[in-house]
Amino acid sequence: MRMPNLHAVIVGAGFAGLYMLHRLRRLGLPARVFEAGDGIGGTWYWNRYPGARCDVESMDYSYSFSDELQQEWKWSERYASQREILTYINHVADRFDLRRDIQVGTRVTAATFDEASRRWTVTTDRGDCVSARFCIMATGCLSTAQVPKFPGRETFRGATYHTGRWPHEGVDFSGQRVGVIGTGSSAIQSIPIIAEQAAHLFVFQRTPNFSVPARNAPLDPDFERQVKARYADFRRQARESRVGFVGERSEASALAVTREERRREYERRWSRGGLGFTATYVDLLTNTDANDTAAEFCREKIRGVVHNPAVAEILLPTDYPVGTKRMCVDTGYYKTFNRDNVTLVDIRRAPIEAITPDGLRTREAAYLLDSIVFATGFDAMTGALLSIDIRGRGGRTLNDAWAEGPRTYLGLTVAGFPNLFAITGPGSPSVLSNMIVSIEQHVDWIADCIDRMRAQDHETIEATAAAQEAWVAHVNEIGHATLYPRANSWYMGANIPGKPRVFMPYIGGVGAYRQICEGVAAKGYEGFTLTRG
Ligand code: FAD
Ligand code: N01
Repeated sequence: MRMPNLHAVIVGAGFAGLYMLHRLRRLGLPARVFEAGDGIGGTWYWNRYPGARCDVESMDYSYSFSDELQQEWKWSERYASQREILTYINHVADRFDLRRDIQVGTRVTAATFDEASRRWTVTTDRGDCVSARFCIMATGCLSTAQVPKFPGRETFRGATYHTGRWPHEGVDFSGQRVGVIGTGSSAIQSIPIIAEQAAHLFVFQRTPNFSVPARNAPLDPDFERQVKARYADFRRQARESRVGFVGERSEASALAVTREERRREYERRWSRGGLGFTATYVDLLTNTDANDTAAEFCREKIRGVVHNPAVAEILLPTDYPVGTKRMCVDTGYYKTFNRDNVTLVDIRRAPIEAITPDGLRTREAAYLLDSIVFATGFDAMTGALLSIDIRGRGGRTLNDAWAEGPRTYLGLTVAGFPNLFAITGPGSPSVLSNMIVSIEQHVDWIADCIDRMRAQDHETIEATAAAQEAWVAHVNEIGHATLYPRANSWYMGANIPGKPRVFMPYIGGVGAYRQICEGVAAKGYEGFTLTRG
């Protein structure tokens, strides 16, 4: 099937793709969205595992582009569940009549820039082949589920699941012996619920994680009223903040206060719950001694909850600074290990050797299982982009351009790939922020750029190699001034065997980054080459 020429193709129908479509519509530009899933929603379409929930508060984790929408929508809890967010996204699609330009169940397989026509040709696994001036990747940072290649995986006779590809009809683990592999955010949310259902749950942990209590609750109506009364200002502050929401930040060093004072402060934050814990002191993510004080506080909490000291010991993270792997937020995670039907298996000490027909085998023991849940995460930030055959100027592939790790200008564009944009690409704050704020900022920047190009009769925009090199150096420099590179995290590509180790997100803060992007545009797209037809 061939389709008419488009101004833009958008790949992905999560928060980013939907808003991009809406902005281009308002500019009167024809665009089409391709989405691999059979429905819209991205992350919130795919991740339906038990307990899946946001850990940025509902009043923050939502679109700000329509005041009517944000005033009328009512969130029910402090942190929205996957189901509620998916309902919200579907409401947005209907409210703004987006569906007629979205083709679901269609995976984009290739995108090729044609230098003669200065257009992208985009092809899909359903036989579509479209031509567009712009190709906009809204493919998500955490959308490529990864299942490790354990030997014997295909021999397992029971059921297997990945948290990021959960069956829509749900899973009933009653009476089963279940194994969960992984102890990241997805595992930490689902383990307490699976443990309540299963006859026995085995948790296979390679690296213990730091997790703070969520303290989820029904949304406080007074808080909702207060926010809605000044939503514009609330959103402005979020946009100018470091992480895309306004939390209580301290400018004090953890080392400048007494031990007692520090304890009180950590305790206060812990009781409140949520991600604000790592903002307790200004130097927690830059100074090892400061970080140790927070890490030790978390370890004490784990020891205090888990009854069996040997189990508690295995759950204590000790070999990376707190906050340098994505902080987890949980409801009853550690106390789940006090249940008689839960066994923690340390696969760092005794790694998984193979999946077997009736379970799995570590170096020390065999485990009989009816189901295995892979809570093993994603090929983050670059996985979705690199699984598309993207070819820029001279036929060069993105895989080739990024062989040593992703290189972008502003996390938005890549030298050699004119008119290709990535929303929340590597080199932008993306995963270190409230993603909705970062998504809206990128979409607005891209839409304004396309609009200005049209007004000024420009056909292509392309990052210069020099601007890209300078940006990559800047991203690296400030990343390495923090403790983040000390962890084997997915931020570093460390969860994927063979992936280059590069600290991928931009840590300069959402507000500062926005100013940089606006400055670039104000200077006539500094660092870019623009050409006329
Ligand atoms: P996605 O929602 O990932 O959407 C991308 C879409 O692109 C997907 O539907 C995918 O199928 C599609 N796609 C990819 N490749 C192709 C292709 N080749 N062809 C066609 N379609 C393609 N962020 C926060 O800020 N706060 C949170 O609390 C939070 N919680 C999270 C919880 C989970 C379980 C996960 C996995 C992520 C969470 N995130 C959170 C990050 C979350 O991904 C973002 O907040 C946001 O939903 C990303 O939206 P997106 O549109 O950029 O990408
Ligand atoms: O994935 P992860 P996730 N053998 O990569 C283990 C967002 N999110 O889906 O740490 C054995 O964090 C791996 O072990 P190790 C959030 O941004 C948010 O949980 O590599 N184990 C780890 O324990 C989050 O960070 C929420 O040693 C293997 C786990 O699998 C991101 O999504 C909820 C292994 C993977 O953890 C990803 O989270 C959910 C192997 N070969 C997700 N390979 C909120 O709460 C991997 N592991 C908002």
